Amino acid sequence: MELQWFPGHMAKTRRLMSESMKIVDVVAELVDARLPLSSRNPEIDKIIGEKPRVLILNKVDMADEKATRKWVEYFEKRGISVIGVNSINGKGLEKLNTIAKKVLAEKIERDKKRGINRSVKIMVCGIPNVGKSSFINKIAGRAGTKTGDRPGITKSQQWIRMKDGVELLDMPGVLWPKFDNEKIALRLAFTGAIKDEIIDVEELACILLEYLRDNYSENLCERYKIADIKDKKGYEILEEICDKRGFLQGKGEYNYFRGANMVLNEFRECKIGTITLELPE
Ligand SMILES: Nc1nc2c(ncn2[C@@H]2O[C@H](COP(=O)(O)OP(=O)(O)OP(=O)(O)O)[C@@H](O)[C@H]2O)c(=O)[nH]1
Ligand SMILES: [Mg+2]
Repeated sequence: MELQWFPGHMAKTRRLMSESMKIVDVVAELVDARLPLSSRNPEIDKIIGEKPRVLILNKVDMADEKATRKWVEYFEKRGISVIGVNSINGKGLEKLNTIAKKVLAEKIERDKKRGINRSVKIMVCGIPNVGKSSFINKIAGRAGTKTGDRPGITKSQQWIRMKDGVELLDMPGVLWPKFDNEKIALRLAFTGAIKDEIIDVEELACILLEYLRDNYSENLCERYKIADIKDKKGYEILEEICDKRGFLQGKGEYNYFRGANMVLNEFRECKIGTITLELPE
């Protein structure tokens, strides 16, 4: 499967990030809790450099709880400050303060010595649709920046000021110019981080169905009232689903397109369950 997309504003955003990096104190790097490695922009380390950072596993409500615990452990073991959050209801955000103080200890100490009281500037970055703007709005307690259920909502950088001297910088989502690994591209596509218009949704749905068959077969069978899928290929499972839902066309032909779109949508709405797409090694 070839994935092509036009990065458009993304190159510009990378430049903006590098420039703004000079003035921010800490970076909140958002990744999707369902795919914490695949949703990490490999270019980000170079851009962030030595700047203090906190890794935010967002959308924990959509991920497999057990898997999220493993991921938190995985990053902590590597000395990375990490928290899991739900940016819609704010769950997990209470830990942000403590963790920010920890990574900012040096700056706070320095400012104290100099007797200055500057605001803390936080850059929020991550791939498209990961929930950066939602995260900021939840922390700020108001809808200061636009959100939406498709990638590419935030088009330019925007500062959101909070009462207590914290300033949050919202950035447009950035992917990287080339996916070296097809698995990574697919996982990103499952979650909707890449626009569906550039993807063959039928192929995508079939690959997702095979992942679910192998890792979450109970959820899949329960949702679509199907059974004995162990030896079935993705498209065969899709056919069964089309059958159950009455997605047919012409003379008893399956409407694969309709079935595929439904499976992808239901996955993204967590109707099949809370599912994690990759586990730590
Ligand atoms: N279930 C759930 N949905 C979330 C969470 N955070 C964000 N969302 C949803 O994810 C979608 C994308 O959210 P945004 O905040 O617009 O994402 P963004 O990273 O700013 O996206 P771009 O600006 O396009 O790069 C929206 O539909 C949000 O409602 C979360 O923690 N849980
Ligand atoms: Mg945004």
